[in-house]
Amino acid sequence: MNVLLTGFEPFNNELMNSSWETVRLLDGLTAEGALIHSLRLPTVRGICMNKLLEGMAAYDPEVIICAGEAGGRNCLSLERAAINCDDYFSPDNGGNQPIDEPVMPGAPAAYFSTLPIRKIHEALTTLGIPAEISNTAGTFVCNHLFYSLMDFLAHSRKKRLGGFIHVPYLPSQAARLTGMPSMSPETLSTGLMMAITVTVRELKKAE
Ligand code: PCA
Repeated sequence: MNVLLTGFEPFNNELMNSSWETVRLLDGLTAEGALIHSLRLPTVRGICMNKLLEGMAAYDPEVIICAGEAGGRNCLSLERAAINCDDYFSPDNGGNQPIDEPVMPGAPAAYFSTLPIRKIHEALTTLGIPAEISNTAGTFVCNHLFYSLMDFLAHSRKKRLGGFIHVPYLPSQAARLTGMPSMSPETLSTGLMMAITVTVRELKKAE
């Protein structure tokens, strides 16, 4: 079984993106026998999904977990829903700044994550890693990718589980910003590893 785990390149003039710095630590590891493939995505509307689709074609993953940086959040945010809305507070790395546009015209208003977010939340809490179930992934590139992924999976014949997890800044990023919360890459990667493990277990149970 293959797992595709993605993170984003830096955006908004930042030097690094905590999601990629975390995700890259897990590349090549296994969870419950499933092999993890880490992929770095451009923080650009549309192009990020094309790159994700390339990764899916290459690895044919049963589990797809996309991660993104949410500066200011203080724990792992297990996103519940993606909405069909692109409304960017600043341009993405391709210079796009849609306002009140759909991600996909004519498609449903929203999709729910198919990751077992409640079970992941319980497992993280037991492990001592701060986490929450979040009801908004925003309306920027992370939500765009999350929505595009869930729409793709909704039309996919193969059973695959997918969703999105936001991560806080790393301490090295927060150190340059006053009062911002952060989590270490070790804690974040342990948390993502647990999210993968719980998801693979769920998938195996259903088989
Ligand atoms: N975070 C942004 C986009 C890329 C990233 O890592 C977001 O939350 O939309």
